[in-house]
Amino acid sequence: MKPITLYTVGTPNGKKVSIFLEELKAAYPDFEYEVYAIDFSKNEQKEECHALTPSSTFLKHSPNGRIPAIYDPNHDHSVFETAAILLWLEKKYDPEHKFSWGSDEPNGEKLRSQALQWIFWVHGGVGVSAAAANHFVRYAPEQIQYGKDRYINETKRLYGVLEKHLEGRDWLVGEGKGKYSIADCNAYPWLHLHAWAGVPHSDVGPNVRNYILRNWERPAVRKGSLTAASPPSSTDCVLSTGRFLTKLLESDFEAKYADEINKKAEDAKKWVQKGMKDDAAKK
Ligand SMILES: N[C@@H](CCC(=O)N[C@@H](CS)C(=O)NCC(=O)O)C(=O)O
Repeated sequence: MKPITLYTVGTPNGKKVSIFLEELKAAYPDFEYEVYAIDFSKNEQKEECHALTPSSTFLKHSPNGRIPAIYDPNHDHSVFETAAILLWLEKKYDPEHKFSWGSDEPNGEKLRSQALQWIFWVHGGVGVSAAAANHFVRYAPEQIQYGKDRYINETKRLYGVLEKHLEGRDWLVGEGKGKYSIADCNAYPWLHLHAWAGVPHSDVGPNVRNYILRNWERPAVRKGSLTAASPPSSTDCVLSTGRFLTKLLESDFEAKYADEINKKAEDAKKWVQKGMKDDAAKK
């Protein structure tokens, strides 16, 4: 098989896909992918980019102008939107259902439906809410209490739903304690960053905390989390280094790393604000 091309940055959405690609690589030795790290500081996600697929543009792979996106040369097919990417990869490259459930397995269809429910719940809920909390807590040009309260509280509410669901379970879906699946690849990267979204460790229950650590212990999760941490991406501001990911798990993160947090937030604020202005100017 030819390698899948991943266009990405080390953000939570980017990591959902790079983690699954690493899991597939670990499970199926013939599976390969290559990475083109998009540079947010140059707004590459909104422009044409020719690096790995010279005849095409980034917007052809991702008409929404957001990362991540993949190009699958084995089927001459591009996919954008994280959940859609995970489902494509699972359908084409996980024939043994190591990360999902086949309809011929006992309860296979119900378990697959449960995986889809948790995937859509994160895609339309946790991701949206935590990203908005990140924005108001770290990237907004001014501190707006209403915006912070609205999205931090909603993120906490969603964490509460997960806390109950994870009682007695290791993974989101599956019989007994569950089986690691695409539902977990899709959920974990947002959860690891709760402290960045203004949800302190004291507000995260033990089931969610242990779930984060359980994911973080998987070698493919660690590898996939660092996929876009190296050049050409200059967007280290998006928390993609291993050391910073470890710091985020410390209970006194906010107080202990205040200077580093402010620096990262200031760096990210630049491209976030520039991107918003450019988008507004286009309309
Ligand atoms: N719903 C999309 C969200 C994608 C998204 O918002 N990506 C962000 C990074 S996490 C992005 O590309 N931001 C660049 C920008 O806003 O210009 C998905 O799940 O793929």
